[in-house]
Amino acid sequence: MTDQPRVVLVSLDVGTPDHEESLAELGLLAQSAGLMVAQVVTGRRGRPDAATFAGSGKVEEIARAVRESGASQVIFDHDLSPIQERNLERALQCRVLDRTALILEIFAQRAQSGAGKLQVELAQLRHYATRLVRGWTHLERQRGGIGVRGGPGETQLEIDRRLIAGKIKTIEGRLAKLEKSRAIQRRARHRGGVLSVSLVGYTNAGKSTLFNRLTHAGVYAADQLFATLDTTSRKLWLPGAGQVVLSDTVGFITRLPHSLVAAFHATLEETVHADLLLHVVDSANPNRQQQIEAVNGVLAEIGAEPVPQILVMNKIDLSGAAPHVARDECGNIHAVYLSARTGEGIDLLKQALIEVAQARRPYPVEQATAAEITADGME
Ligand SMILES: Nc1nc2c(ncn2[C@@H]2O[C@H](COP(=O)(O)OP(=O)(O)OP(=O)(O)O)[C@@H](O)[C@H]2O)c(=O)[nH]1
Ligand SMILES: [Mg+2]
Repeated sequence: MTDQPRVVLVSLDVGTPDHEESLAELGLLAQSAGLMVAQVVTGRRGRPDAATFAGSGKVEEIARAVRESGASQVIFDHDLSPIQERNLERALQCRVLDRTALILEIFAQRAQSGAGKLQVELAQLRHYATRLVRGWTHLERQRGGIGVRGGPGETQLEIDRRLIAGKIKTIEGRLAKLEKSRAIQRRARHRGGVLSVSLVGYTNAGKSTLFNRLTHAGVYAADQLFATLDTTSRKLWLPGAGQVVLSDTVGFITRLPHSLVAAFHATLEETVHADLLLHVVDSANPNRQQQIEAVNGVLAEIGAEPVPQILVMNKIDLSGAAPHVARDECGNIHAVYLSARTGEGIDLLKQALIEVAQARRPYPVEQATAAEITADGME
């Protein structure tokens, strides 16, 4: 027996595609949050029940699973309305989360930097602001359900809304300042002719491992979803390409909550303004195609669609592919097959970066003055 909190996962086939893959991923998310999956309840429904999503028979089955396994939380692989969440918590007598709330929780656990913490708090506040329901709020539960009245005529619900709105505004202001100073750094780099390259990709694809391989940075890489939350940038000198600034950042996932994408603006700005994206793919994962599409979906959402991309088909040590470069009909590099873990194919990626840098800047790069490149914000 471990002392990890035990959870019951619920996934119902309501005609949504890929629900099995989604459930497997929910299990990984739960593990990444430090939870132990005690039981999984599955089933099929024509359409979600308005009151409880699962319907009364299924809720009884979930309640049994909770009792048998001693679980303290139930996690649905579906988006629940505030009413459904409330009804389920009443019926099951334990905490009920949906996929979005679980992802928010992982982000809250992982946030390290000041910016990371602010962004997660903003996402959580925005998420909970939409879930303030009359007669039942997360805030009220924290206070033991006593509806203390504030100013004359102001209900508890109004007080909560006002407090949250005020807090959101303060955080937005602090993040705006942060973004401003990052923008100044970026402009300085741009003037120095530095090629800025951002690693993007599905969570656990190997971005941080590749980042470490290229820069010897030693950032945290782990077999965990959302190991990285903050952006780390390092300078890299490539002969014939000059200075390259490489950034490692947060990974994406299918159905990444909009509240998170919006809140992580400061972190994702680096990606939007990059000259080149290295889209890292776990090429040994059977769902790689869906993962590539999910990443491209988020890139479109944040406005990074126009940034040129090279696919980095990582983990060839697992897939068995040979290290190689794939080009499109016009001869442009489309993908590089490599292993960040073994280092096979890394030289091909470096050559690809040199090729991109040279195509972008036909004059000799060695003339760029190092003084123009700011070291601010780099560790
Ligand atoms: N076999 C193999 N494993 C790899 C390779 N690259 C990374 N991994 C492993 O994949 C897992 C995830 O690696 P990370 O580098 O943390 O992945 P990431 O994309 O930064 O993940 P997040 O920050 O969580 O989004 C780790 O266990 C790595 O050791 C590779 O080329 N081959
Ligand atoms: Mg990472």
